Amino acid sequence: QKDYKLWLQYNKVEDATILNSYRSTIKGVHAFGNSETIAIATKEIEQGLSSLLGQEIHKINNENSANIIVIGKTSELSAELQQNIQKDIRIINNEGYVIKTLNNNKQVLITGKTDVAVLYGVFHFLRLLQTNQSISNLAITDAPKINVRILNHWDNLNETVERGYAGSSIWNWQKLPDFIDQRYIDYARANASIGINGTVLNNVNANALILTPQYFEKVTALANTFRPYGIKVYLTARFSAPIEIGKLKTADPYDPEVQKWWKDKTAEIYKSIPDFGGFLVKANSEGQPGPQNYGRNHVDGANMLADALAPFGGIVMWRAFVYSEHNTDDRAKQAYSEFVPYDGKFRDNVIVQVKNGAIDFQPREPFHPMFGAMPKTPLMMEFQITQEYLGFSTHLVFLPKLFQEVLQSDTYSKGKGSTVAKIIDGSLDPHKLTGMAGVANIGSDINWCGHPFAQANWYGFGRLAWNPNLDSKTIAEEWLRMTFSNNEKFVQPVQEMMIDSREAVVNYMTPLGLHHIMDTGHHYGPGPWVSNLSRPEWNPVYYHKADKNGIGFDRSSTGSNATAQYAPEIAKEFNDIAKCPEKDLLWFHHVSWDYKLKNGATLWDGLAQKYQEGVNQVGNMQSTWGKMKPYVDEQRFHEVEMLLNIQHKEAKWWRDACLLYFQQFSGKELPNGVEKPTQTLEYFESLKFPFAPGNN
Ligand code: BDP
Repeated sequence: QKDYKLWLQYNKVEDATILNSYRSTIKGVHAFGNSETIAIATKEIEQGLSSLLGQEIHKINNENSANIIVIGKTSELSAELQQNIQKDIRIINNEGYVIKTLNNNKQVLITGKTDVAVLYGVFHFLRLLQTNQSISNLAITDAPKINVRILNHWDNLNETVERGYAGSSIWNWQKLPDFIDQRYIDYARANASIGINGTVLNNVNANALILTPQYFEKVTALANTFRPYGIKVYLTARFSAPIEIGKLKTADPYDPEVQKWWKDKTAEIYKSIPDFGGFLVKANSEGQPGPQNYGRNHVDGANMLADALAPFGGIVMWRAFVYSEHNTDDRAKQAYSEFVPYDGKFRDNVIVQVKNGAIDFQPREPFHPMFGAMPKTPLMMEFQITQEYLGFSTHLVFLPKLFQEVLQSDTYSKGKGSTVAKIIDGSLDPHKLTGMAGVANIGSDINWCGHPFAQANWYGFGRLAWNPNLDSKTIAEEWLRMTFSNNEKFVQPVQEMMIDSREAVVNYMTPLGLHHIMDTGHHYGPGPWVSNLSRPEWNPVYYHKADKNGIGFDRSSTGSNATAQYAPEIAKEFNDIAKCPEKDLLWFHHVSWDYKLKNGATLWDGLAQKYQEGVNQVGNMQSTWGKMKPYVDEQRFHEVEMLLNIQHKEAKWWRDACLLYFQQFSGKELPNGVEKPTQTLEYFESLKFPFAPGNN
């Protein structure tokens, strides 16, 4: 089935001119080295090329033959070949590669310092053909800008996936370690093709059982499967594990027995997984245990684990997603308040993992104020690839557009140009340890991600983790060409559709800076009216604060003063209602219904128009897709068509439910051009979703 193959379709090149030029450039492949990784790279390039060129491409034994692709780790190449790339190789890191046309005998050399670098180079080379680019006179050097490029699976040990919308977990714990599902291999290959080099197998809401020997042998089997693809395995560490599975009385990080328990446990892991990556920890957040249970702090907890991992080269990814029921301060401020004072206090092998925004993976959030505020601590980005707050896998939303917006935001932490990208890639405040995590949208569905277009979000995450400065338009184009077709009549309109899809979802769900108004628990569909949950900051009314005077959360200096957590240049802008970008208006200000927006409309009218615009945008997506039938296989065409119909229906649902609800406060009529709701507010409030995948 086509959609199982993701972006690695390797369709035969359709354009005859391009096909002929490829065919005359490539007659065979010669590989130096005999590691498992080189065998994988060789098979990939042979099969990929054979399929793209529509003719068998074989191994050639003579490395001096003309018109061949030569692959291999630099140290294993012939002396002559090594000479050709000496300079290029010197400037790249261990995962970087060189792809170079050697003109004397028209060979293309793909090499790097490690075997995995060669594999990455092979995928890059294949991508050139998949996207119909020229392969003559190649002189490419490329290397990842971020070290830890990692997926976070929120997979539970019972095979459910927290916030997973593409079936169940792909890890079959029952059949492991002896049964290695082909999926694991295909998963590793897909990740390697976009440079992902790490995976956390289990949920941040952790189960200590994963740290017991019976699971270790299963985890080891996965680690062995992924290793040749350059992927390290990591696990989440439940802070109370020493009590739960270690029979200790406490998990206090100051307790010598607890410290010893973690040291022994870690050593035990490394005995069977010598390249184990380390631990991801959610502590003292949403009920998870942590050092604060013992009067200690995040530094105490993280450093204890870091000390256990350090002798083996492992790292701790300590999450900063914290907000407490005992803290009455604005939820958006709490992570910053709690973590920034610890700047510089963490061990070298700790990296603090920060969500892109200060609340929680919303369709739009201003960048998290922690970025730029902890120069002495490496911070890693956490994006959510799975669409918890963006319509699950039923809505087409191209997330790299969202990711790019965050990465290119200017924190001004060291003056103009201090983008979030530069903070996380360690170029602004030099850090050896850098990382980007993506909460995976992968499940057991045949098409991996639920929605054929959700695969683009996995793809795009990998590409941005490799190079956080890539343009989302380029990513969309690459993905479309590789996944569907190189036909310009397809690529251009669908690329535009993908790029627009992000703003569409913002418009029909949470325009002008609204946030967290999704329904209770599952977060599917609108629930701006929800006010009955036990913790105030779990209720949508906490976030939109609609009343007769207006709508929005005052985070300016007259309100929670969250704006003060940003650098002065940014704070000044966010703080001033006239200067605040309109896309973030209601995030930072409580704004009167009559407030005049930049286009002259009142806030009420503007808000209603945005909701309508979102619906219209989905309508445009439907009509764009409707014209794509000639370029797409029937199955995927039809699937996307059905999903867009659902999305359109639900965009209207969002519009109607939210506008009817907010109208109670504004007391104003809907402006012209905004369609009248077909149902009452009571109807929308009565909807229940027992079938929505919840938080398992
Ligand atoms: C929230 C999710 C919850 C996660 C939490 C987290 O609703 O399921 O456990 O994030 O990131 O958005 O820890």
